[in-house]
Order: sequence, then structure tokens, then C-alpha cells
Amino acid sequence: MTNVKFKIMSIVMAVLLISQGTYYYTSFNKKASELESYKTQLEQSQTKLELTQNHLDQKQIQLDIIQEDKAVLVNKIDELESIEYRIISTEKAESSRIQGYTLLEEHLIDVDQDSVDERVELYSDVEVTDDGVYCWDDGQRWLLLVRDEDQVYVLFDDYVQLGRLELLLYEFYESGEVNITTIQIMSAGLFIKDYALDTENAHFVERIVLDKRNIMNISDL
Ligand SMILES: [Ca+2]
Repeated sequence: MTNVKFKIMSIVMAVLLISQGTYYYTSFNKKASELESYKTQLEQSQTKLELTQNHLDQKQIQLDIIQEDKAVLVNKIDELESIEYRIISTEKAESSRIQGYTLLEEHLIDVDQDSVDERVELYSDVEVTDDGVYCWDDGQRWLLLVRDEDQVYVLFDDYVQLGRLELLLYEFYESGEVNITTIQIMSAGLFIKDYALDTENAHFVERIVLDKRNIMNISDL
């Protein structure tokens, strides 16, 4: 090989090496740039994911609250639907109604708030001796009346086996509304009923507050 040929070959080799070095350099820069871009996108995705997760958490909290509210409403509806009401209208007072009964309690109270007292009367057909001793049997009929002049509301008229009927009267401070509650205590049952007068419609509404039957009452009766 002549000296000239050797020089030419050297120049060609140098050009090839330089161009290949430039290629690798350019390729490396491109790879680093893409990597950086992907990393940035990943960080942005991570941020979006966290924001979305926070949003989901807040929605889940709202959903839990709504579900709790729904459960409360369902319970209230079930409770109201399970309440049994009975309408008690007035009837003409007949003395025969209380024949054979003994008056146990009597209360004068203005139930319908017309400034005239009604008479709340609790009777039982228990016999009383001349000495005033009550001869309680295994069971008696009990009668609870609200007497309004010549009309009566018969709130309770039933036989109570191995038990008694207790009467509670109470008045609401603000409205002055009077309610009557009976507690029927028996060896095999326990019943609480509440009576409120609907003055607009002139009838009582009986609501069963507690109804426990087929029980063995272990309290002292
Ligand atoms: Ca009255």
C-alpha cells in the first residue's frame, strides 16, 4: 500500500468513526429524553390516581352517609307501618254499661281543652265486701271510660286474666294535650296502650305501644 492510499483509508475510517459516534450520541439523548418524558407522565398519572382515589373516598363516605340515612328512614317507615291504631268514637252513656262494676279510680281533667272537665273512670267487676275488701278473682273485666256529659268514650273494655289494668294520665306542658296510657299487666302478657284525643274529629286514637304475649311474667304482680 502506498503512502497516499494509506492516508485515504485513514481519512475514510476517521469519517466512519465520527459519524457512528454522532449516531450513538444522538440515540442516547433521544432515549434519555423519552425516559424523562415517561417518568413525567408516570408522575402525572400517579397524581391523577391519588386525586381520583381521594374523590372516590369522599364519594364512598357520602355513599355511606346516604345508606345510613336510608336505613334510618326504612326503620322509621317499618316502625310507623307496624303501629296499629284504633279509632274510638263516642257513644251514648248508658248506666247499664257500668252495672255490676266497681269504680276504682276517677279523675276530673279537661281532655278536649274546652275548659270543662271530662271524667276519666276506671272500673272493674271485682266484688267489694261491706268492709271495703276487694275480692279479686283469677280474672276480672275492666272498663275505662272518658265521660263527656251524656257521651262516653270506651277506651278499654276487656277481661284481664291473672292481672290488672293500671291507668296513667299526663298532660304536655306546651300544648296542654292530655294523653291516657294503660298498662295491662298479666302473668302471661304485658300490654301498653296510649290514648290521645283527636279534638278535630272528636275521637280517641288508641296506639299500641307494647304488645308482649305468650310470656311468663316473673315480676311480682
Ligand atoms: Ca273538656
